[in-house]
Amino acid sequence: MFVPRNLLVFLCFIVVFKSKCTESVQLVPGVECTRPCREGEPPKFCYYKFVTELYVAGGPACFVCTPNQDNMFTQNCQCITTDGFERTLFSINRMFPGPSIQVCENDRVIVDVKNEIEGNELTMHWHGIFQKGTQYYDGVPMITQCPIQQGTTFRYQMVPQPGTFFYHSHTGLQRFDGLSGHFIVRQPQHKDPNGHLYDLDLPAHVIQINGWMHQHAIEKFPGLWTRNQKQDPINLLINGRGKWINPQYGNVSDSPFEVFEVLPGRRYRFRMINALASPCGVVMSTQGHTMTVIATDGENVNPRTVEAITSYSGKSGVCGSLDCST
Ligand SMILES: [Cu+2]
Repeated sequence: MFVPRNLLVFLCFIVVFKSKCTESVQLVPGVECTRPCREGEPPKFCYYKFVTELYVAGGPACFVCTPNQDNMFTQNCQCITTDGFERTLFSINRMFPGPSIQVCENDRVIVDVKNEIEGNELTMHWHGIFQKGTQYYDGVPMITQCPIQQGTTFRYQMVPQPGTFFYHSHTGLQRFDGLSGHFIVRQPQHKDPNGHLYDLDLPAHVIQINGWMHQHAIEKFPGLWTRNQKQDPINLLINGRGKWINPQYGNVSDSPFEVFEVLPGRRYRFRMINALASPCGVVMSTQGHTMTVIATDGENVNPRTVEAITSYSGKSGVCGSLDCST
C-alpha cells in the first residue's frame, strides 16, 4: 500500500509523542528516599505532603505517646514536647521540626504545602538549595511566588545539590514559632572528598538547633517596653527538644532531651543546622570529644579538628565527623 511520506512522518511523531506522554513517573513517599546512596542507582521522585497548623506543644497528644527515634520521620506520634512549657506553635504535620527531608543526589523532591493556619499566609524557603532552573520555587513571598493563602496548597519541586540544608517559612516570624525542618542531600560516600573521615552517616544524626520562646515571636518584635524587653530566645532546642528551668521555682521540666546513639570506636558524620531566627550565636561542643569539621553550607572544606563550633542563624550544614573513640 502506498502511504505518503508526510503522513508517515506525522504518524511516527504521534507515536513518539504519545509514548512520551504516557511515560509514568512514580512518586514514592518521602520516607522511602531516606536511604544509603549508591552510584548508578536511578533517582527517586520523593513526595512529601506538609500541612501547616496552629497546634499546641505539650498538648493532649502527649498523654498518648512520647516522641522517640522511631517516629521522628513520620507523624505517628503527634505530641510535640519542646522544652515542656505548654504553648501554641506553628507545626508541620503536627511535628516540630517538620518532616525530615533526606534524599540522595539527583532525586527530585516534590513538596505539597497546604496552609491550614487560620488567618495566616506563608511560603516555604529551601535554605541553601541553588534552585537552578527552578528559581520560582525558592519560596520568597511576593518575589518568586504569591504567598500560600489559608486553605490552599502550593507544590514545590526541585532537584537539590548534595549538602546539609534546612527549610523554613519565609513569612513574618513564623520560622521562630516552629516552621522549619531538615533538608539533607546525600551522595555516595566515595564521592565525598572527606568521606574517609567517617564510618557512618545515619539519618538520625542530624542536629537542628532552634531558639525558643514561651510566647509567639511576634509578641517580642518590636518588643514590649515594660515587660519582655529582650528579643533573645529564652531557650535552645535540639530537634525540637530540650528542658527548661523555671527561674522562679528552680524546677526542671520533665520533657525529654534529644538522644543520639553512638558506639565506641566508630566515627560518625553529624549534620548540624543552626535554624535560629535571631542573630544570637551558638557554640556547640561535645563533652569529652573533639569534632572534625568537614563541610559548611553544602561545601566541603579542608578538615579541621576543633573543640567547639560557633555558628549563626542560617548556617546550615556545618557538618562534622565526630570522633567517638575516646
Ligand atoms: Cu533561610
